Amino acid sequence: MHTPTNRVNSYSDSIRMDQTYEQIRQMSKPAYFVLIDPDKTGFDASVRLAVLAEQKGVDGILIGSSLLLHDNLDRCLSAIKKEIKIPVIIFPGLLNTFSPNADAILFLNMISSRNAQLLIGEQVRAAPLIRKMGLEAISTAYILIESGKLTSVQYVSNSLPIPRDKPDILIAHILAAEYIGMKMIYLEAGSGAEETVPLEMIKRAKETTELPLIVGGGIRTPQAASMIAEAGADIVVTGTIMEESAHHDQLSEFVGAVHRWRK
Ligand code: 1GP
Repeated sequence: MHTPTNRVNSYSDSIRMDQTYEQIRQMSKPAYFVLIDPDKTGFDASVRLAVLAEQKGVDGILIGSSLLLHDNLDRCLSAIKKEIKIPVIIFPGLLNTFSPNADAILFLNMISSRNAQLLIGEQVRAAPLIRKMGLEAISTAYILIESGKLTSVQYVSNSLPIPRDKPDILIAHILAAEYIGMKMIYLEAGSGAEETVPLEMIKRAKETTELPLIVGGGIRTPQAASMIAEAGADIVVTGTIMEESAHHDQLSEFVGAVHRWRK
């Protein structure tokens, strides 16, 4: 016989509701997250980078890639989770990456796209798997911004980015995301982008919403990270720059450049 209690238990026992999202909301801002792509960085180096990042004051780790490989992901996540306490969140290029070993997954909705597969198809495919794993899903409006040459994320998603001189179009997307009920906004210039998200767009985005604002793509120097934090990003993300271990000694500088805008 179905009772309300049975129905609740069948789901709630295994789901970590909003725990990581609340942690992000309450984190001192601006924060600095490092994106690790285990396919590119390799297993051992990915774990080493995550540990070093925490030691140097990085606030969170994103893990994933815009390609479709992820052979190392499960193993890598469980090794990283054993070593560090800061949140470790899956950043799935196209909702194709899952593991119960992460703290949460960014449940991305590429709202700048008009490709139905990215607006609802991928989410419908991914949702039951995420539920089965008991993974916390953080609904995130993922917005591509034009950044110079074609980026992998634009190519793979077959989606046009928002023109960089059209902040009003961005604002309309952010408002729509908020009214739909999404929980975070991610402004993405694309991995290895020639240019970062324009500062003016970040300022306008920050004036528009109180949702956590994540900004990434093409950030290669502490100075660039600092300007993005000053403009209003709540979370600044770098990926490519830390793929080279030669740049790891800059981790503290990136942390300092972002944290200096904390009130
Ligand atoms: C995360 O895709 C970015 O939003 C990472 O970009 O690799 O250029 O730092 P980079």
